[in-house]
Amino acid sequence: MMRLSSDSLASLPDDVQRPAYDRAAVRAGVVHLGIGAFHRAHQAAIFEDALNAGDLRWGVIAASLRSPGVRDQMQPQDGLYTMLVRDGRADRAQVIGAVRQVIVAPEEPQALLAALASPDTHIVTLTVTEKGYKLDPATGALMEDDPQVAADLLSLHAPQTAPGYLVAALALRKEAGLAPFTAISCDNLPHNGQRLRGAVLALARRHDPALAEWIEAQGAFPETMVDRIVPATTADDIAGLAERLGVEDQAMVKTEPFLQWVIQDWFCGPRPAFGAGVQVTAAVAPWEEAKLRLLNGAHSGIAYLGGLAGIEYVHDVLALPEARFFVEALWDEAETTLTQPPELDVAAYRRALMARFDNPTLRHRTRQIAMDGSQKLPQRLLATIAHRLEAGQGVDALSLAVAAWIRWQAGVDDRGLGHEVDDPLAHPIAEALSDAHDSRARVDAILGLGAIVPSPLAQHDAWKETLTQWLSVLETHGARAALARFAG
Ligand code: CS2
Repeated sequence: MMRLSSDSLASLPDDVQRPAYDRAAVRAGVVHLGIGAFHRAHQAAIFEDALNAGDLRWGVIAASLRSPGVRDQMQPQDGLYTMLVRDGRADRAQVIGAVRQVIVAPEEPQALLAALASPDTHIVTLTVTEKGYKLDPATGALMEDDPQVAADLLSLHAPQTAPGYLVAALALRKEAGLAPFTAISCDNLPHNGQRLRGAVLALARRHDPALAEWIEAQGAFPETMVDRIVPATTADDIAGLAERLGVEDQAMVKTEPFLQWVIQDWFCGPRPAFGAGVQVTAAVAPWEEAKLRLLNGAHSGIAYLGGLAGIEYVHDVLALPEARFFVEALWDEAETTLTQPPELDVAAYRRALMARFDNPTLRHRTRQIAMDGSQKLPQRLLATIAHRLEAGQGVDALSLAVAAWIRWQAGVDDRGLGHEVDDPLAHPIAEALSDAHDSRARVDAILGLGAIVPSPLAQHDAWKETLTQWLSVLETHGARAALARFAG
């Protein structure tokens, strides 16, 4: 079967939306670091809207910081890919043309630096996952012991990390007399802009204090909240789309209709006239808190409990009434900790979230969400728990989610089937657990790690007790039995 490409574009069925602009005339105003499925279904789709609206400055040069996989999928397709929007009933297909080039950073570091330093580039977006910022999850300090950070501290000739690329490129821009670019973190981290700025400044200071001052004075690192559920594409998805399009698309992404991007109003250069789904505002933190604690907090709880129960997809976990009660209980707890954005109706937001989780055609795997728990838990569950405990409030549902994460680290589910613990801290976690022979000792071992649970919380005796009890229920009776305690 033919591949999707500029040549095969004309042969697609009429109901498939495609670029409405002249791709050859597009300039790349955006460089993106970390071109996974999320970028393709979120920011790239938004820049595509700007291109479709006739502003041709907003093409994207995207980079993979590690593997060539995405480049090898997209290059034979001239950078084109389909975004399949599945609302649970019908699918809408749109071919996106915004991505002009994909660079594999380890293969072509100079090409990526040239793109970042180009006068055309005004915005740099990042989806490098929580761990890509190279900041200690508990303290927020640059992880100087990390081998890649250590390499970037020595030389930025061929950077190893995302902050390293930004610093090296900003140095080139300063030298060339150009303005900095606006650097927009699009990862699910609280104060993601501040964190990115902190990592960049810490590294820049070590190389050239004058550069750091220039970045501090002239750069822009807006905070953002990004939201769209984008499950990993499967071979079945690709085969299904090929049947519908008549061409094969190895780079397709599937997603839900919902899309939100809240960006702090802090740019140091041009930006597109953002359209549907994007809010530029002075205050992002309340949005980010609501999203991390309600959507992502529930997601992690569903992932570990559902994963332990051997349930593959989010919507199948929520087909269990007890799982819905659990999620509502977790939201009841989390809700009281929020600084609510004035425009947000939390009750309506919760209803909409549940409906998004219920979407049966997305097929979002619990295993996908379970990844990298050590990087996700602090902002999704632990901050919420600390806040409630300080106010003397209960944390039953939130703590069950944390206990399920601890149980997940054993690498075996309730049926006795093994799974890989996919986490940058998997090794130290496994080591800490290896000498712990009961639930209490396992809770102690995890809280004692320091890198994940921040220190006042890790010393909270009453909370330790709650966690231990939940872990013991999970270990003795399983996730379904633990969830059943929330039923009715
Ligand atoms: C999920 C998120 O994988 C995960 O950890 O919770 O990717 C979630 O789907 C997005 O943040 C939704 O915006």
